[in-house]
Amino acid sequence: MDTGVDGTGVDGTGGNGTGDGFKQATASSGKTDKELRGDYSAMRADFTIDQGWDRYTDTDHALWRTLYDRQSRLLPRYAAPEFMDCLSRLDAGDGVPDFRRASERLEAATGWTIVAVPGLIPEGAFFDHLAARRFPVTNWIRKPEEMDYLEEPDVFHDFFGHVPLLMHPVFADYMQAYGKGGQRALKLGRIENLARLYWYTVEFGLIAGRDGLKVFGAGILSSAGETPYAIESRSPNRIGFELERVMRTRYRIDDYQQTYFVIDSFEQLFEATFVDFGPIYQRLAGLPEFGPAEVLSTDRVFTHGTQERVRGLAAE
Ligand code: HBI
Ligand code: FE
Repeated sequence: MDTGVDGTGVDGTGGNGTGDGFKQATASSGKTDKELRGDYSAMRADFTIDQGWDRYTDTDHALWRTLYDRQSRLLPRYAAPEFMDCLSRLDAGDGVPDFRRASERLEAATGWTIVAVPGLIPEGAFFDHLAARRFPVTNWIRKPEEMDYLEEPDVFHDFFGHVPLLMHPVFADYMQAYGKGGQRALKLGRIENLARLYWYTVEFGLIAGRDGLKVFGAGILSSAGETPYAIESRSPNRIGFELERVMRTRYRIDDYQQTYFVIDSFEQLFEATFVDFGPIYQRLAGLPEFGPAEVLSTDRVFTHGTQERVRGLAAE
């Protein structure tokens, strides 16, 4: 996942959420090439478990509060206002949230619920949950020494990053549509295209607001390093969202992104993706892919990045 060279992805960003290695392995066996750290022994057939909220220690809750407070301070400047509004309605700042309580609020708002999982689960199971408006959230939290660096998504990434926008009616519908699209893409063998859509929107998306570019992607918003970087750094490209462009763009899972895609609104995102992907996949099968840092003449460019971060890393 995410990881980053300098601790980038704190959050497990999405990293793994969609990391390639994980995907392949999990799709077949429910395991990764690396040993996953969650406890998969008590799982139900749909890969859910009990959250075990009573088992969190004081250290776990204290770490949650530290992460929550650190990210919350960054939000007014960098996050989409919709995200902040939804987050506050979850009232989840006191400690690792009890999924049952949070689910009640979420269900009242948009009909989504939260289910606990031991960590990454196979794509098919993941899509089935989303299609049924259930969001899988990892139950364990990182260790204090992993504040800024984590290879798999934990409860902070999954909950803080992903759950708030599920309170937003349009985004909530988008996530369900993504789940349904995932089931279809699996059948058609086009999961890579769909995974890129998830990556560049749900995990690393930016949105153009009245007040400039803001973040809504969970992989960014759960990372203290990538949050300011995604908005302020000269290094990455920032390019207007276009469905097929995004689906053709490879991404990196080992550092901050080299390109972010910018939507105009959640309505735009939903409308662009609530179409039959069948013909689109067919067309994409014959077209070249784009590298993670490429800028095309057809792009709507907000920032043509210097890519100095990558150049700097390469020079070392
Ligand atoms: N499992 N728990 C969990 N969380 C994810 O974000 C996740 C997953 N399994 C598969 C997956 N993501 C991705 O491969 C797809 O979204 C493409
Ligand atoms: Fe994620």
